[in-house]
Amino acid sequence: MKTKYFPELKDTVKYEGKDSKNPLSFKYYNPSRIIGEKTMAEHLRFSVAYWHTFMGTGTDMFGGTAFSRPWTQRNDPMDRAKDTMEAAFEFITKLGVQYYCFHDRDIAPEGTTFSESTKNLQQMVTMAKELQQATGIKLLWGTANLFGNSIYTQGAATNPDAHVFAHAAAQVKNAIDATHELGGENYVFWGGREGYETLLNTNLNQEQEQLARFLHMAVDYKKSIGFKGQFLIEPKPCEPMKHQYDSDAATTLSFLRAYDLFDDFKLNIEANHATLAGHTFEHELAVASAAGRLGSVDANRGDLLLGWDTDQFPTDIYSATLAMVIILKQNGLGSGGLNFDAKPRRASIDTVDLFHAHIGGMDTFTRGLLIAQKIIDDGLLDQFISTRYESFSDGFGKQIMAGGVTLEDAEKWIIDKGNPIPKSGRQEMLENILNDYLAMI
Ligand code: XLS
Ligand code: CA
Ligand code: CA
Repeated sequence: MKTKYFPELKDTVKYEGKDSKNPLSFKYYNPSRIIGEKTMAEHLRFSVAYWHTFMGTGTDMFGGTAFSRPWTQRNDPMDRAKDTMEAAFEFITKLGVQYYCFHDRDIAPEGTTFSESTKNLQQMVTMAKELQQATGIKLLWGTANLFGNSIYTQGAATNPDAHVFAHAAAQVKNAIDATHELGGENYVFWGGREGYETLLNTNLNQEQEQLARFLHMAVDYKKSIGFKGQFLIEPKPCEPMKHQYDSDAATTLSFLRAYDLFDDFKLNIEANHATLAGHTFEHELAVASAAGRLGSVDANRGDLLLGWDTDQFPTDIYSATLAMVIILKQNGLGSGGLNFDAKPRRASIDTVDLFHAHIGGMDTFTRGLLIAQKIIDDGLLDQFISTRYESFSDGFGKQIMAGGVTLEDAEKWIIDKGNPIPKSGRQEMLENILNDYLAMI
C-alpha cells in the first residue's frame, strides 16, 4: 500500500475486537460482518468529509493555522490541490471507508475568473475520477461552497442582487456536473448564508421565493442531464446567519411542501445542527423519517456547554443507538450515508489524530447499530408504543381516525362513558430498559 502522507499506518485499519489494546484498530466495526440482512459496511455507509479532514487547519476565532499538513506545502494552489487529493485517497483507503464528500472549492481552488474556477474544478474531477477507479472509493455527495466568497455575504440564492443569484446558479451547475461525472450518489444543498441578519433590510417573501426558484432550476437541470443522485437539503438554524430559512427539519419540510419541491428533495440531518436548533439529533432524524424524507446524515456532535457549531466527532453511544433505531426502521439510508462532518480539536495537531477521530466515530455508530438491531429484534420498546396507542385501532378511537366522529358525537360518548382514567407513560422504566441494552454490547 502506498505510503506518502500517513506513515503512522502502513496498511488499512483492521478490526481486532473489543479486547484489543491497539488504538489504531476497530474494536467493533467489522465491515463484512452481517447484521440482520446487510453487512456493517452496507448499513453504515461511512464517509469522510474532505473539508475538515484534508483542508482543516485548526483555525478558530482567536488564532490561525494550528496544523500545517504535509500536503499543503507547495506554493501553487493547483499543486496543493493535487497533493491534497492524493493524501485524501491514501487516508480514506487506509481507513477502509467507502465514501467521501466535498464542496467544489475543497477539491479545486477558486480562480481569478469564473471560467478559471470551472477549469480548475474540471481538472480536479479528472484526477478524482482516476483515483476513484483505482481505489474503489465512491462519492457520497458533492456540494457547492456558496458561503466562503465575499460575494455571498448577503446570501447566494437569497441575495437581493440578481447578479449574485446568477453566479450561485452557475456555480451549482458546475458542482452538479462534477458530482454527476464522479458518480455521486447524492447532491447536498446546505443553506450557507441563505438567511438574514435584520428585517430592516429584508423582504422575507421575496427571499424565500428566490430560494425556491433556485432549487427548481437545479431540479430541472438535474433532469436535463440525467443525474440520478438524490438531492438533499441540510437544515441548520443559525451560523453564519442569525436566521436561516432551512432552520430545522420541520421548517424545511414545510418549505418544500409550500413550494412544490417535496418529491425532489430529502433531508441531510446533521447532529450538531439539531442541537443548535434546540432539538435532539434523534428528534430531527425522526421528523425527517416520519415524512419519508430522511436521506443522509452528517454524523458529528456539538458541545452543549459551548453552543456553537463545534463539529466534533461522535462519541455518544446513547445518541448513536437512538439514531440507528430510526435508520434501521426505515430500512436504511438508501443512497445516503453517515458522513463525518467533523474535525479534530485545535490541539490535536498530528495526522494520526485524524485516524483516532474517525475510528472513534465509526466504532461509536457500529455500537449504535448493534444495540439498535437488538432493540428492534426484541420488539419490547415497539410493543410498548403500539400498546400505548391501541385505543385508536378499535371501537370509538378507530371511528375517530376514520373521520366519522363529530364534536357532538364525542360529547355524547363522554357523557355515556365518563371521564378517562390517566395511564402512566412509564418513561423511567423505558429509560432503564434502554440502559440495559446499552450495557449488552
Ligand atoms: C456547515 C455545514 C456544511 C454542509 C455542507 O455547518 O455542516 O459543512 O454540510 O455544505
Ligand atoms: Ca454538515
Ligand atoms: Ca456543522
